[in-house]
Amino acid sequence: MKIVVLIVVCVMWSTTDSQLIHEILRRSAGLGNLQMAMTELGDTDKDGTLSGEEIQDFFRYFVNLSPANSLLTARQFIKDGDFNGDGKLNETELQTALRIYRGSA
Ligand SMILES: [Ca+2]
Ligand SMILES: [Ca+2]
Repeated sequence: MKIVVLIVVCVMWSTTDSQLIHEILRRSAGLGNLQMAMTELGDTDKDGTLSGEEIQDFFRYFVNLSPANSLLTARQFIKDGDFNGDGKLNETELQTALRIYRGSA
């Protein structure tokens, strides 16, 4: 019984994520180059990488996502882009993550 519930929850979450990415791309269209915007505005501590928290803040304050959706989006970016596993996205990783979303849009 627990397994069935878990599968249902997973399906619902993946649907939400996919819709969310489309919504992000739609809302961020006005920002021009999203990657450049994220790098320049999102990297608040200027260390050249975007932490989960920085991505979350970027989508909350610049894309106007709700706090819950900002968190989801940040997690999705880290999940899809953080190949070296340091919990942050460098320029190449961010580019790769955005390419995934553009390809699916
Ligand atoms: Ca940073
Ligand atoms: Ca990384």
